[in-house]
Amino acid sequence: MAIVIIRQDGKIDLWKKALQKANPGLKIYSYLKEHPKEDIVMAVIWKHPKGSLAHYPNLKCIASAGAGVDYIFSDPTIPEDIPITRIVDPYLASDMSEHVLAVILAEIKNFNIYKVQQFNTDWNPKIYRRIKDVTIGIMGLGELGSLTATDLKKVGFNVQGWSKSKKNIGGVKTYSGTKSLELFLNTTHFLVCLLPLTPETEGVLDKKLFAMLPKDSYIINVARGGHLVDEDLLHELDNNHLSGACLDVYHQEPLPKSHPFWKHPKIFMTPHYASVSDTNSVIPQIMDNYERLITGKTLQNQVNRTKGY
Ligand code: NDP
Ligand code: OXD
Repeated sequence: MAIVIIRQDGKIDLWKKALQKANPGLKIYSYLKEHPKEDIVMAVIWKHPKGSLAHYPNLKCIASAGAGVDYIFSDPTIPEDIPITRIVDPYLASDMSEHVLAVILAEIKNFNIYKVQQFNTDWNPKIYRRIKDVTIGIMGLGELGSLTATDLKKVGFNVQGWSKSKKNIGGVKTYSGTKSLELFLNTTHFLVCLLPLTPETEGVLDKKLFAMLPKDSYIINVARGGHLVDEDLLHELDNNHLSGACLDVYHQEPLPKSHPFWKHPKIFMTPHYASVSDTNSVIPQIMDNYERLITGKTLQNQVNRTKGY
């Protein structure tokens, strides 16, 4: 019995070393090197090449090395009836919460404007906003969204959240279902997308949704590029309905150099690095699931294949 690591971002050796350290006796292979395919029972993957999981006749579990699993469902060749697991990790959640806080603080205190002014030797004070006067709306109140909501509330923001099923998060006003979306958006100043990418949520950040937000609201997309309709965002920024956007994720990554987001004055970009699986923190849950797999126990952090997240 063995594990194969499949990823294309140059981090196979890092993951192999970390997995091996956790279980020195275990056989762990890189998919890029010759390996006995019939021995593989678990594939630890991140944005694998489509079709690569079809080579393992005895595969019993697909373990995503990240929280999002949309890339797995976009591969029509994945084995149909084996469990898929994902990462649920306190650092993945707190790193995301810290990223979102940093973006909002920089925006309400005008740091991005001042950076540009500094380059232009321009001394031009701007009115700033106070935390207590700002309402943050978080779409998706799962592992990352609920911690982000709780943390922003602790800092003093007004926080509201929207999800599929109703949530109860201390001090946070919660909405659920499509009918309540407009009510949620009407009072949101900063909209944070932390939804999984599924057929239901694809393209959710579109002109119809933007029209429900108050004028001058700000978009933070840290979930997936597929949630956003790029042209609709550009249109609403250019006609001054939205004041700006901070994007960490894109339809294509890295974003092609010709894409208008790069040079847009109202868009702040980060390179899909808001929150990253820390091997030291997440390897124990992958190893625990490996032990569960080979001893026939129920796996942790399983993805619901019907829901797609
Ligand atoms: P979870 O699966 O824990 O939470 C998803 C939330 O979205 C749940 O509250 C769920 O509602 C809600 N949701 C799902 N579908 C709908 C819908 N159709 N309408 C309304 N609400 C919906 O995900 P995580 O919090 O772990 O992660 C969220 C996403 O963040 C990931 O899928 C990934 O794409 C992204 N991510 C980005 C990173 C980055 O660095 N930029 C890093 C890590 C993750 P309910 O609870 O009712 O099911
Ligand atoms: C994830 C990510 O889903 O890094 O974990 O985007």
